[in-house]
Formats: sequence, C-alpha cells, structure tokens
Amino acid sequence: MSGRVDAATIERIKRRIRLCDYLSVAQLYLQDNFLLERELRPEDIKPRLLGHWGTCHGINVAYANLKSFFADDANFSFVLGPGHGFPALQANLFVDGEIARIDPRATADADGVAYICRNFSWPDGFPSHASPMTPGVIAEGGELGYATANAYGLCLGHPEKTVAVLIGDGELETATAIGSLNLRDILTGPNNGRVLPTLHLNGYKISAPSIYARKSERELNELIRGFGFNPVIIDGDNPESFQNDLSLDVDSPFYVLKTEKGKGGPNRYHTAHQIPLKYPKTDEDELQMLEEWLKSYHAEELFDREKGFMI
Ligand SMILES: Cc1ncc(C[n+]2csc(CCOP(=O)(O)OP(=O)(O)O)c2C)c(N)n1
Repeated sequence: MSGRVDAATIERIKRRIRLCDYLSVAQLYLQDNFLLERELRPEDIKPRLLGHWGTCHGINVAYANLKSFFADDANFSFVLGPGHGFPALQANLFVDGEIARIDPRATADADGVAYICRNFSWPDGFPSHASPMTPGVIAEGGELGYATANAYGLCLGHPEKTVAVLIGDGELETATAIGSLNLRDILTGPNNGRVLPTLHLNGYKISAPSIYARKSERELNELIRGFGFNPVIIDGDNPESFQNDLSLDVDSPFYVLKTEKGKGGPNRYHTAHQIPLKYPKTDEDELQMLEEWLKSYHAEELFDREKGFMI
C-alpha cells in the first residue's frame, strides 16, 4: 500500500482515538452518568480508583492507525505489550464488537457503555489489566517483556500473517523484550509471517524517564539498526504522517511511535502513569477537573443513544 490517505479516513481515525480516549477515562473513573448527560457528581465516581491512564492515549493512537491501515488484511494482528493499558485495549475491543462476541452484555449502545465502564476494575467485573477474560488474550498482562516473542510466535509457520507489536519503552528495558529483538535474525524467512515492532516512546516508565527516551535519536536509531531493523520515527499526533509512514516501502521496519505520556489528561509524564486525579469523589476541584477532562473529548459527537457509535 502506498500514497496519501484521504481526508475521510484521517477524520475517522481521529474520531476513533477521541472515542477510545473518552471510554478509557470513563472506565477508570465512572460508576454512573457514563455519557455525561448531566453534571458530574461525587456519587458518579467509583469508590476505588485502580488502573492506568498514562499509556492509554498512545495505545488508542496505535490501534486506530494500524487498524485503519490494515483494514483489508484478515491476517493482520495487533499484540499489546503493556497490558496495564487495559482501558484502551478494552475500549477498542468494545467499539469493534469483539467483546460482544463473547459477552452479550457488551452491546453497542448506552447499556453496553455502562456495562464496560462500570465493570472495569470492579469486584467480579473486569480486572485492571488485560487477562484471559479479554478476547484474544491468553496471558495475564501484568508482566512486561513477552510481547515481541509472542508476536514472532504468532508468525511462526504462517507466512500470510502480519503482526504489529506495541512495546513500551519501559518494557524494552527488560531482558526478555530486548533479547526478543534477536528473533528477527532467526525467524525472518519465507516460512514465517512478518513482525512489525513498534516502540511506544512515550518517554516514561512509571515515574522516571525511560532509558530509550534519554538516548539521542541517532543513538536509538543505531541500536535499532544493530538488531537488523530500519527505524521509522512516527509522530503520534499526526495520523496523516502515521499512515504515510506505514506505507513506506522499508525492509524490516522498526517503528518508533512518539507520544506524550498521559496526553489529553490533566497532568502528563511521570504523574500520568496510573490515576492522574486521585480524589475526585471528595475533592470538588478534582471533580471539576475530571468533568472538564471528560468533556474535552466531546463524546456527544461520537456517540448517540439512537445511532450508537458515530465514527
Ligand atoms: C517484568 C516487569 N517488571 C516490572 C513491572 C512493573 N511495571 C508495571 S508498568 C511499568 C512501566 C511500563 O513502562 P512502559 O513499558 O514504558 O509502559 P507505558 O509507559 O506505556 O505505560 C513497570 C516497570 C512489570 N509489570 N513487569
């Protein structure tokens, strides 16, 4: 595939990212008023806030762009390294109807939105991380490092497959993840599918800069080339460039997706990893900040009680 992408496709990608960002925040915080049809009140907020926001926007950017680019390829799969970004994964699977295939309560309507949001990180509901309850997931998503090896495993003996794997920049510091990059040398060939490693360079590993974020672009590129890949830097704010970068004819590409950790939320980087506003149930200022944050996505333009998702 090559050439520029039409404006309607870019608009769809942007709307999908907004919708999934909204659903990610709503899952983390809300036990009621899921579509913000009235002012936000303390009783709308879950009593215990447990989950991860920081990586969600970047996952939504990656998912929306890859999904759009490979829309016609039935043999395309997406593997997510940081399984703690589960609100984003769950949002995308919900919007695609994947959850409804195994759980009839996840309907593509207001009841489904309520079900997905209320039950995130909730007793007897969905866990806070990707888990075997998640369609397409066989391993609990708590431990970083295995995503790249899993992606190569998926491609083994399946030359028809293309698998994009999103690797956290903190994750790439693990021995498992960095060691897995050697699999390119062993498993590239006509009998196996194609792995597209994508480093999610959002700069932070929990509260500190990741090692790869501290490297210069030249150093990072040389590291990537040392493993036999060709680096392609992607600006996560720009779907046009993301789509064009995916269409470049590069042998063994290694995508570096640059996003800002926690983008869209009230604070960024090292304070964005888990729950950026900790006390909106009891602190009026935080409640107002959360309401503004949720409203910033204009979910009313993306979801309608009658029409469902409008993306
Ligand atoms: C093997 C392993 N070591 C440590 C952790 C604890 N941990 C959870 S999230 C995280 C940071 C992940 O950073 P990154 O991969 O960059 O993800 P993102 O910034 O996208 O959230 C760490 C170290 C873990 N889950 N697994």
